Amino acid sequence: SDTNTLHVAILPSSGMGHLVPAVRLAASLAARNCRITFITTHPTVSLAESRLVSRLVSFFPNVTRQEFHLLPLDRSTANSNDPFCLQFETIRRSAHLLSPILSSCSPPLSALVTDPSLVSAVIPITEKLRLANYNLFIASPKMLSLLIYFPTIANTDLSTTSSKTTDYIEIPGIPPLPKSWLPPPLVDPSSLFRTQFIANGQEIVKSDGILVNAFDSLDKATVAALNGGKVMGRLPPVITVGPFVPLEFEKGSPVEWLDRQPVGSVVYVCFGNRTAASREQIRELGDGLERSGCRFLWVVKEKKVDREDEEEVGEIVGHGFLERVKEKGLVVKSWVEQGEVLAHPAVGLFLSHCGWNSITEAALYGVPILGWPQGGDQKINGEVIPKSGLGIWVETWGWEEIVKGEEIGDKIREMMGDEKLKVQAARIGEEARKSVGVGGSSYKGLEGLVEKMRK
Ligand code: BUP
Repeated sequence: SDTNTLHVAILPSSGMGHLVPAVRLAASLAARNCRITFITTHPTVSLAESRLVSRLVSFFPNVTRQEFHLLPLDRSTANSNDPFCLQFETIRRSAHLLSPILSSCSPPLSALVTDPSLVSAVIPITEKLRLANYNLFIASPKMLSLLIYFPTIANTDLSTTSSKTTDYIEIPGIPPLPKSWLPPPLVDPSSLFRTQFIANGQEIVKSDGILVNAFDSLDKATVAALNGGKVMGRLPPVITVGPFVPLEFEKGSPVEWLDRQPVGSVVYVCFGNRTAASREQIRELGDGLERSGCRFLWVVKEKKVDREDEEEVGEIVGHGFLERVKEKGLVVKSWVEQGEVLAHPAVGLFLSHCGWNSITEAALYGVPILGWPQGGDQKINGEVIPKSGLGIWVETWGWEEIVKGEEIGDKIREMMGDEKLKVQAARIGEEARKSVGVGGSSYKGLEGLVEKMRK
């Protein structure tokens, strides 16, 4: 049939880490002449989310936004303090309201692409409508193995002990994973995140395909284990389509300050859109940047949700600090277009919380990473950094105990001077661009997906 009639609905979950890849997938499909219905909840948790969706739909005439009105959530039945996780639950509990939206789409839908945090709530709906269901997995291939295998081990002892042999979990087909890397809520039997994770892990295997924002340099072995039936038999195909490329319409006002800095001289510091640091750790980080003697661009966040971050930058990092570093550093509180920053030749190192999108964006532009994972899936994602050669992760750095400025400064200076690392990262960037370029593995993955959806 005609490519124009291929109509796909995309339902992302909340938070930029979920929305950004969904938007980039929508753009890739729209550029292949598919029609896209982009289902978004109202209201979104953060301002950044609503801005991005508006840009997507105004850029592509074949992408339409469909508002999904959610039922109010009874907080007494949802054990979580995380606004994004609570929003996952709100969407999940409203999922039955999707049926009329999906069945009234015209021309009729060929598939729904949804998010791993919503899959178990959405599968019964798409099954009933006999609609193909694809999952856009938003984290690393390792994290996908964990999601799929977790229901099997959920009731075993997941706590870390002093005895070395029991400190790992064994997932067939992949090397043992330290229990200390598990997202902390997975170890808490009463957490909402854990309940959702188990249900999603059980159901994701029923989807028609799982898309991963990865490519060969970012954990080819795990993708092979998944597709080879080693992690679990009879899985849907795992299709690598990454790294997603930041799009023209995501661009905001460029950080002009970067244009005035020498090539490779700037450390870019950003811990993602939902990681808040304590004031004390922020001050130590500032001290570290100053001690490193390097130039830096630092996105500071003190609150999880952007709407609540009201304090002045100077109040957060210290007015004296800002004055001392004004020749060398730029500290911002507002959103910067990270894709543009990482693509800028002035940037030589990325100090990152290891959100999966951030890792893949650094890989795309060949920027070395100094990883500082906090919680969630960040340690399991971060594993690819040393493994691929993209950078390092100082395993002793946590977020409960304050890491001192001196240590941070030393590490930054060491990495900024590491020529071998720069070469390795640049090579990964080349491979990334080859994967998404015409004829590359991820390019073919997307072409194959469109073919499959059309059948
Ligand atoms: Br903050 C920030 N500009 O200023 P991750 C983030 N981003 O473009 P997550 C900006 O948001 P968790 C900013 O490029 C990436 O695409 C960034 O996704 C973009 O981490 C996205 O890296 C952030 O997966 O945290 O979702 O913020 O790991 O806790 O889910």
